[in-house]
Amino acid sequence: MLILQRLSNLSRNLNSFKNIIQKCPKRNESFLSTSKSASTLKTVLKASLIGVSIGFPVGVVITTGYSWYINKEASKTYHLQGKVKEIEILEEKPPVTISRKVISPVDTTDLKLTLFQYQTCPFCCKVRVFLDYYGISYDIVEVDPVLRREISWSSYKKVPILLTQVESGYQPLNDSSMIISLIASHLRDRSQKINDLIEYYPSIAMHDDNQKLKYEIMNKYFLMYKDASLSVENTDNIIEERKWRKWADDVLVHTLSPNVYRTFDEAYQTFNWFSKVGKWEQYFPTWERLIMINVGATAMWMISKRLKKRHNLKDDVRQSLYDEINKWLHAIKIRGSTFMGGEKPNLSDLAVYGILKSIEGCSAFKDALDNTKLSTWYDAMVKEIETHSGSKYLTVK
Ligand SMILES: N[C@@H](CCC(=O)N[C@@H](CS)C(=O)NCC(=O)O)C(=O)O
Repeated sequence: MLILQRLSNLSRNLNSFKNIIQKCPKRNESFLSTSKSASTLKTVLKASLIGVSIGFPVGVVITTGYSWYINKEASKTYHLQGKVKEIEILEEKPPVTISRKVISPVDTTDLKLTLFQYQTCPFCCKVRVFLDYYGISYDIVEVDPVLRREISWSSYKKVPILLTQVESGYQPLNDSSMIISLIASHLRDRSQKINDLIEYYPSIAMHDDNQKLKYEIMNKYFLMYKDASLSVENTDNIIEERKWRKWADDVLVHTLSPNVYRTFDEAYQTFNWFSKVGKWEQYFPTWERLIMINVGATAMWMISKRLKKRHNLKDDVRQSLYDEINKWLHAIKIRGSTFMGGEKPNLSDLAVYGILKSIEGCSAFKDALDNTKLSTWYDAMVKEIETHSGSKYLTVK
């Protein structure tokens, strides 16, 4: 990579040299007319040509070697392509300490849930917002983001993981969008049991653009309606809801890191806020908390520059955040209702709210409130979640 970059710098230098000659003919005529300058120019050109003739083949060899290595590594896992991951189920609950319990007075479900999470992870916030809106009780296990001991029992190494108690043991659900779609399908029709529904969300092995093997969860934005027949209007709303849920995961969420870790100071403030709202002081020893804050802030500040490039954010990353928020608000305005879901939030409202809630204590969020018209929709959402207003729409059993 470095060599390729150097090569491209060299060719850029040669080009600007060429531009000087082409754009300033008069100045270059006199420059070329002195023999000393002419010989200097010759030496520079010669050196450049030697550089290019050595650098280019070396670059080609390295690039070819690298892609050969990547393909060789990928070939070891190609036979796994299309393989469906076995659904893991635990006979016993893993021996973990519950950090806190969220008890909802309006819970009519029999769900026994434990959420393994980071308090300020946007995907975890999405799941909490969903459960809170429907007034479902759950236990929380706060995971140490550096050592992740609390999820050592799981082969899936990300959070959120929602552990659900089922007849035959404990069923872990991985991935925020799959968790929400699966539980929402169950809430619509409680005869659809969690361990039956999970069959509709298989994880399938595939290689990404970099030939890396990863498991993709199928249908994660789809609810299972079983035999229910849906009107055209309902189907349109479902498609729209799915589109915005996907946008929240694929686009909106990627504007967060470059914003909250924009400068080292901002990254440090952000991690201190994570520590405060995640109650790290209470759950982790001081040395671990200090590592989490200092290592986390430094690493994320550096990584955020790469993320900004990877997700094509503007130089002023705040503007990219405002642009996406405005896109969302504009779509609601066109619908002519308080929420994307109409007069009550749908799953896309809950997803977008959850994602933005994860940066509530950061200056990026305050800037977004000051520079967009976010607050009307956001405040309405706060009220809906605080009052568990989704519980009204749940059929009992
Ligand atoms: N697609 C997943 C993404 C989950 C994810 O990336 N979680 C991050 C935390 S925000 C994580 O656990 N990363 C691995 C790590 O921290 O080691 C979801 O929606 O749940």
